[in-house]
Amino acid sequence: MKPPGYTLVYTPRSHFARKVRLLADALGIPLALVDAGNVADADPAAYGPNPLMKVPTLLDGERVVFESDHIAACLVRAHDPGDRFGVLATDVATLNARAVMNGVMAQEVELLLAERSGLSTDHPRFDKMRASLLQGLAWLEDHAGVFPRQPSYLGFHLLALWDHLVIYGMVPLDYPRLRAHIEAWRDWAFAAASRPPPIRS
Ligand SMILES: N[C@@H](CCC(=O)N[C@@H](CS)C(=O)NCC(=O)O)C(=O)O
Repeated sequence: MKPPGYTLVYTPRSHFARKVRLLADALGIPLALVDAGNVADADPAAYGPNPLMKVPTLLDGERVVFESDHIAACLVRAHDPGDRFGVLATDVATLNARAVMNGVMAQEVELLLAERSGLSTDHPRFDKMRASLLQGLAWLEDHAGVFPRQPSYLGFHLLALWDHLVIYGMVPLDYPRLRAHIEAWRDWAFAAASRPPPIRS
């Protein structure tokens, strides 16, 4: 197996970066972290080689890997041939849950970065994003049975999404089945290191 010498361009509160960090920590893969700073900024230099100016990006020597799920799959192919956390899953239920979580996270990013950039979100386009975010969460609550109790990439994804919603307080978190999962997962020792810092008012 290849000795890891990875760098992850990230931010400490990025939920897309956190699911990768949770996976790496669970697999014992060290990642050198480089903070991109304010992801509302448009300075390409902050994002390393990522033309989309988003985090996370994995740097592996000369190789660069964009997109959280793509990064996760690359790490697993290199270091966990048995895929113990189900990163390479292909079943429809898992991939639907992953798609909904990625969609919820993306809507949240758009709303947060609009506000951070001084743009009013009082517009029908943002209303649709908020509705999509809420419908996505309700869908996940209805499909909470898809999340395994034991550590899984699907669970890392939900934990990253949930903790991000907690720190930004964008929506009430009245989702008892999802909350029960999160509470059961709180004792994962590897999860503490990547917990996002709270927002200082
Ligand atoms: N599909 C991407 C989404 C990455 C993403 O949206 N990251 C946010 C931070 S959590 C970002 O960098 N946003 C900057 C922007 O959208 O301008 C992934 O899975 O990695």
